[in-house]
Amino acid sequence: MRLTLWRNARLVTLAGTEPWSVIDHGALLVDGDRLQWIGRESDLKAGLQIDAEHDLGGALVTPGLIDAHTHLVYAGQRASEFELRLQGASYWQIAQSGGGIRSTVAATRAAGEAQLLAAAAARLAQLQADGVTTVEVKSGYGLTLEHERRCLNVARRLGLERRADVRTTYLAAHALPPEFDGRADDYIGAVCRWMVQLNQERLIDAVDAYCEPNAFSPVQVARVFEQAQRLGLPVKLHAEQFSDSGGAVLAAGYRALSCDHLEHLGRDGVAAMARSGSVAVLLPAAFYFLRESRLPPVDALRRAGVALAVATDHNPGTAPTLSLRLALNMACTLFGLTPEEALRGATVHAARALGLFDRGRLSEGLRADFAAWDLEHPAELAYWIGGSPCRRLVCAGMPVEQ
Ligand code: DI6
Ligand code: FE
Repeated sequence: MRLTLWRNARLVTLAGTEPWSVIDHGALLVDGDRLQWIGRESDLKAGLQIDAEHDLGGALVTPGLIDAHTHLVYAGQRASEFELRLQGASYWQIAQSGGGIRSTVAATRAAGEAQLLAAAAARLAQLQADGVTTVEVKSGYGLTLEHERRCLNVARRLGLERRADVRTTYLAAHALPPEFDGRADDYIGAVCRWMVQLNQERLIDAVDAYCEPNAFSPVQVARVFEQAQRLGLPVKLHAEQFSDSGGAVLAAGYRALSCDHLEHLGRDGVAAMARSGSVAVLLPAAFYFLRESRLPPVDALRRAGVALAVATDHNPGTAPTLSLRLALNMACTLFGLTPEEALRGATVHAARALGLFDRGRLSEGLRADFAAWDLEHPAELAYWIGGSPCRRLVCAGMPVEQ
């Protein structure tokens, strides 16, 4: 047992269901990678053998933030598409003329593993500078067995390289690669075969797909989910971003951990998600960057009791941001979440969206993942646009270099 005391904190535990509150003069006692005790410093048991002590200087301390939806591993950038869209071209028009996901696939296939790792590690460092301790990373810019493996390997190595907990998601059903043009069903067959192999290699924590008229149909997604179910892998889905394709209803039938985007989600989708306990992962940065206008049905989701999470969706095409705090701000200004809902959406509900119950709150026995902020009130996490208020970050009990 090695006990570390972090004292002089103002704690926002998010532990219960009561409205958030701040515990002044708080402390966290960490045993290895777990929180052994948390509370007021004056209530700390006397006579403990403490091995190391840190003064947090009165900083606000929250659970480490969790980014539950990113596409962090890729090469290149797509600023020229941004310019085309500003001139009036649509996201799908650009994709059909050779840009879009396929252009990032070409750049990613051409990059070596070391180059992909260096680029993704630099991105992860930026997420960490903004308080992230757990990040989900999707494949989906490789689209061959070899290149999907490389991207998932990079994701696995990232966590070790940068002291973060990385959860990998297999998203080979992201776009149809050019070598399968006109043969989408054959491609789905390949996606299912590769899943077996990559799962054996322990590279997959969850399975995702892109369900849209211009990507994959519900019938094709169902084949991917059937295979995931056979392998015992949880699923999630990019659903209802540009149209109501019935993706959420389908995913709920497979007890999806989450359905993500959801701007066009209908009533049946809301009801299905409530029944299955799937989390709604809202991605306001993509909504903003694509200048969309249709809002996700936040009120209906709330009324149905669906948990709301907020993530960056970091990717080079539709969400080139590496600040989860910016996504929290946008979740409030664009989607009408309260700052408290937004913060719960990047902590406790984000953990659920990844099937994790050992983090996202500050409670005894959970992982010692926390962020110390130079802020007075937790609402400021959704309030400031930019800046760098994160003072210290601790992941699994260990300080993260920032
Ligand atoms: N997530 C995705 O996978 C796509 N949109 C989104 O929100 C597209 C990513 C891309 O254009 O590269
Ligand atoms: Fe995405």
